[in-house]
Amino acid sequence: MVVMTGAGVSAESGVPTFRASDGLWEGHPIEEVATPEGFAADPIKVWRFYEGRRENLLRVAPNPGHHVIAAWQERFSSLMLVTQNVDGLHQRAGSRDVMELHGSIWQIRCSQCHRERVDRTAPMAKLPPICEVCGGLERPGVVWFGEILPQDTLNAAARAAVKADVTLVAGTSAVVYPAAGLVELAANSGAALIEVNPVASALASLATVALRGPSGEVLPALDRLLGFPS
Ligand code: BJW
Ligand code: ZN
Repeated sequence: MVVMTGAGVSAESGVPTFRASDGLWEGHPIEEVATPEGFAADPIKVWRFYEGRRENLLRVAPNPGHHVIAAWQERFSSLMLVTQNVDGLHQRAGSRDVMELHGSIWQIRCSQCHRERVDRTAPMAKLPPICEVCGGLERPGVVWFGEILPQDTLNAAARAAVKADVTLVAGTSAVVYPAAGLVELAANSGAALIEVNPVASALASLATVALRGPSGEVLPALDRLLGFPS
């Protein structure tokens, strides 16, 4: 079983999704604050976007959807969790070996010497953060538009998608590639596809079953229907 998640699974925790309403952040299109070009043009603006999200994430908690996915991983040893989310909420709910296709907002990387460090504090003392080793500009350790995904993670997720009997896709609009391509890969490789989303995603036509509702309610309901003893 593969579980593939997007921003919608964190919505009920109080984390805004990307393409809700106008898809803007303080009037800026997401592309302006989630591209290498946007960062090169105005690193402080981009860092303010990430700092706001990091601060919010320190205030919120995983929701019942995250907890059910973590519990299923204990029951099904072969369950692979692939996420587009950078928020770390799956890990906070207890999920292990989470394949983070788009990196992590808690990871910081030097754009010059590529040194990586984990930083779970927000707000930072000074923006933009500067690398202690080489004096280069540090950036969020996430994957922006036009950037390559971590190849080991993507390859492992693709292998899991090909092997899966069941792929449950929750809380993603499925418009961003190559992540959305993993859903197509699973379906084309014969997996039954379960979509959990209040509305139809771009790949809803591939779904064997569509469960229309918020994942924080649908996943616990599904868990109850499966009838596992607690
Ligand atoms: C609920 C809910 C509730 C609400 N319960 N559900 C092939 C075709 C076309 C384009 C491309 C292609 N291959 C590559 C591209 C270009 C590009 C791309 O895909 N563009 C498309 C938008 C057209 N992809 C890339 O650039 C990727 N890199 C790449 O391909 O490299 C190779 C290459 C390079 C150059 C040229 C060509 C190839 C990189 C993509 C990186 C995406 N990065 C972001 C930001 C990450 C950092 C950060 O968080 O700041 O990742 S963008 C943003 O979108 C973020 C998300 O992970 C990602 C997906 O969004 P997600 O999770 O689906 O969120 P939403 O908001 O879209 O949807 C939320 C859903 O939840 C909705 O459906 C709601 O209904 C639902 N929902 N409440 C359940 N309670
Ligand atoms: Zn450096």
